[in-house]
Amino acid sequence: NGHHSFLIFFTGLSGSGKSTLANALEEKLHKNGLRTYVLDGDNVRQGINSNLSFEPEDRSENLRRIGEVSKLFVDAGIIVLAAFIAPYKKDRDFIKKTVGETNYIEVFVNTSLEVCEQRDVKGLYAKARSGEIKNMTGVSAPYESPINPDVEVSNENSIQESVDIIYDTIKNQIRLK
Ligand code: GGZ
Repeated sequence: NGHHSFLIFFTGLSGSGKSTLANALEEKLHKNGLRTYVLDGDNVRQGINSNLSFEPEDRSENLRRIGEVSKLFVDAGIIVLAAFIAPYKKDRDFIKKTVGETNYIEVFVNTSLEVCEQRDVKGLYAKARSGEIKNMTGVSAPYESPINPDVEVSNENSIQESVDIIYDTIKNQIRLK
């Protein structure tokens, strides 16, 4: 009783809610008996990608490795939920190519910069405004919004609403083997 495996890729600004949504969706998938794994900054940038900065080339390398790791998980039959800013369209497209177009679902967590900056959970936006950190996405580095994401959610939706919206989009992908 396996299931089809694929990558659900959450893209959006720092503080947009990507990891929160990935974890909440994972819980719902678990309840339905699906095997999943969440990749995010906490387990990837601290580990295999600890040598990478936030310069554009390093972000690309970060995302290239994330694509390759996701492909391995997908090959192993696991649904991957990846939550990364991924500010450049070319890097997102590269991941899509790596895992295969039909195995890639893009979720745009479209929380405005204003709201993310108000939250400023880690104080990074304040540091970016004061010049203490450079290359902060949305402040001193670009974010290329997805033009055609498979799903889009925002802070107007509650977490549960967003989870349900995303689940509705992916449920057709989850075919029992
Ligand atoms: C953006 C930064 C930066 C800069 C540190 N710009 O909200 P967080 O803290 O927990 O998540 C952000 C995380 C972004 O890493 P990603 O691997 O997702 O980025 S990318 O896909 O662009 O490679 C943020 C923290 O790292 N962080 N400095 N300058 N976010």
